[in-house]
Amino acid sequence: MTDPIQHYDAIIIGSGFSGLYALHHLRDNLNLNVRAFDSAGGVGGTWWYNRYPGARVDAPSSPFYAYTFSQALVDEWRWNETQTSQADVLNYLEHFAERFDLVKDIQFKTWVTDAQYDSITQQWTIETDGGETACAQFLICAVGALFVANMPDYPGIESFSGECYHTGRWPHEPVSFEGKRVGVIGTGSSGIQSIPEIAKQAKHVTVFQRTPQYSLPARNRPISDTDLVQAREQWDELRQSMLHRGGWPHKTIRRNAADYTAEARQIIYEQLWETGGIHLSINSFSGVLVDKNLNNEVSEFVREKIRNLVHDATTAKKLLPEYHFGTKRLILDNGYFETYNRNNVTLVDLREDPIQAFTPSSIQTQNDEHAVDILVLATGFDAVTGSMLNLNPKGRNGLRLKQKWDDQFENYLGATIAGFPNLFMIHGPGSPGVLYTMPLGGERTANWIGETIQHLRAAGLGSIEATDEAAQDWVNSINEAAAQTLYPLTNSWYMGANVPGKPRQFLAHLRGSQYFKQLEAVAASGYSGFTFEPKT
Ligand code: N01
Repeated sequence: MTDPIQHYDAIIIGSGFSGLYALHHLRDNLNLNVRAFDSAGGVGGTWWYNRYPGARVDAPSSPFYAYTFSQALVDEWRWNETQTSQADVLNYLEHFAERFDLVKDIQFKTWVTDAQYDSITQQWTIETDGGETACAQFLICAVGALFVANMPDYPGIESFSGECYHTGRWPHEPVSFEGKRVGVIGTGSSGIQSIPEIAKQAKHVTVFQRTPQYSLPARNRPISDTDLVQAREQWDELRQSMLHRGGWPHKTIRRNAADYTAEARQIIYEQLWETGGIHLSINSFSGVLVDKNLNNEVSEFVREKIRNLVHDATTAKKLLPEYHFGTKRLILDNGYFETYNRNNVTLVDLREDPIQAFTPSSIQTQNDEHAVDILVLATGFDAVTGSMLNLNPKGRNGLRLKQKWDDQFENYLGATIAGFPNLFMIHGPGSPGVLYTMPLGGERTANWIGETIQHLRAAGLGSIEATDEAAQDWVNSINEAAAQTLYPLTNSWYMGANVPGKPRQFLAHLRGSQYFKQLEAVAASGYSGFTFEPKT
C-alpha cells in the first residue's frame, strides 16, 4: 500500500520571488527533495495578486528589482521601464520559473491549512485544503510580507451591492470603470498608483482619504538598450555593490545638512525632486529619518510641491501630510496629485467628514452621501506578520504561533522563532524585508537557510531552534535601532498600527547590509543563539 503522506526534505509555502528562489536553490544547488505550495493559480506571489490598474514596483526597480545570482538571466531578460509594471514583473517571474523548470515542483491553488511540528520525528507535517498531508524536516515560509488584506468594517459595508475589489485581490479579468462612479478608500501606494489610472476611465472618482501621504514623482521612463547593455556588462560589479550597500548598487550621498545654507539645501531638494524616485529621501542629507528639524524641512518642501501641483487650494490643503516625511512607506507616483485637477475627481477628507455607514449603492459620510457603482478598497495589509499568523503553525509542546505572538512578534534574526524548530521565515518580522531590495533579500536569506540545512545534515543533527534569550535580544535590538529614528512616532504598518489590536512593534531591521553580515556571523560562530538536537 502506498504511503498517503508525501515525504520531502523541505516544504516551501509561497512561490513569489523568495519562494521560487528557495525552491531553485534547495533543489538544484543542494539536491534536496523539495515541494512548494501556493494558494495562487500561478507563480508570482504579490505580483500574481496585486493586478490593480497602475500597479508598479514602488522602489528603484529595473534592472535591480530582480534576481541577481545568474548573469545568464540578467543577459537574457529585457526590462521595459525604469519603474517596472506589475505585468512585467510577473512575466519575468514566469520566465524564471520556466527557465529553471520550477513549476513541476509547485502545487498551485492549494492552501496550506495547518502545519504542525513533531518533536519526536523532528518533522513538520502540513495539511492542505485539498485534504493532502505532506511532511518534511524543514518548513520554509515564503508567505509574503504584504498578503493578508486589511478589510474595513464600516457598518453596512457587506450590504454594498455594486462591484467591490481589494487592490491586493484584484480580479484577473479586466475591470471596466467606463461610465462608472467609483469610490476608492485608502491612499497608500496602492490607492495612489491606481487613482490616476481609474480617473482616466471612470465617470467620477471619489477618494476617501484618512491620512494624507508624501508621494514623490516616479519619473518612470523606458529603459534604453544602452543602459541595459551597460548594466549587463557591469553586472558583477553592480551586484557586489548591491550586496555591500543596502541592496541598491548606487552609493547613497551622505551630506551634512549643517554644511549647507537653507537656500543651498532647497536647491538640492529641487534637483532630487526632478530626478524623481526615492532620491529625495536617500540622497539629500544624512539623518532625514532621525533629525526632526531636517525632516520638517523636507516635509515642508514636499507640502509646498503639493500646494503647487493641485490647483484648488481647499483640495490641496486636505492633501498635505502632517507626519514625519518617510516614516510611512514612501510612495512613488505617476501624476497622483495632478489627478485632483480633473473635474471627475473629488476628495473626501475622512478626518473632517468620517464614513458613517454603507448602503447598497452609496457611502454615507457625516456630511454627505456619495453614490458609488464600484468600490475599490486600497486599504492595505496586515503586513509582515499577517501571513504567518494566518498559517498559525503549531510548534513544540503544541504551542500555536498566535499564542506565541500574542503580545510581541518574537523572532531571532527575522528568520526563526523559539519553540518552532526547523521553521524558517523569509522576510519575517525583524528582517530588513520591505526596507531592502526584496528579491535580493529573499535570495540571500534562502542562501543562509540552505547553508544552515547543510550544516545540520553534515553534522547529523535533527533540529535547530532559536533560544528565547536570543530572540528577545534580537527584538530588543530592532526596537532600540528604531527608537533612534522618527519611525516609532508615526502610525504606520511598519509599526503594526494599521490593524486594530495588533501589538505595536517596529517590524523591520533598518540596515540590510549589516543584517546579512549578522546572518553570516551567526553561521560562522557555529550558530550562536540556537540549540541543536541530534537526529532521532
Ligand atoms: O496599503 P497602505 P497599500 N478607512 O497600508 C487607508 C506595498 N506596495 O496597499 O494611513 C479608511 O500603505 C490607510 O489610511 P491610514 C508598499 O510597500 C507595493 O497602499 O492608515 N482608510 C491608507 O491610506 C506599500 O506601503 C507596491 O490612515 C483606511 C490606506 O488605506 C504596501 O504595499 C504597490 C482604512 C492603506 O495604505 C501597502 O500599500 C503597492 C479604513 N478603515 C503597495 N483602513 C509595489 O511595489 C486603511 N485605510 C507594486
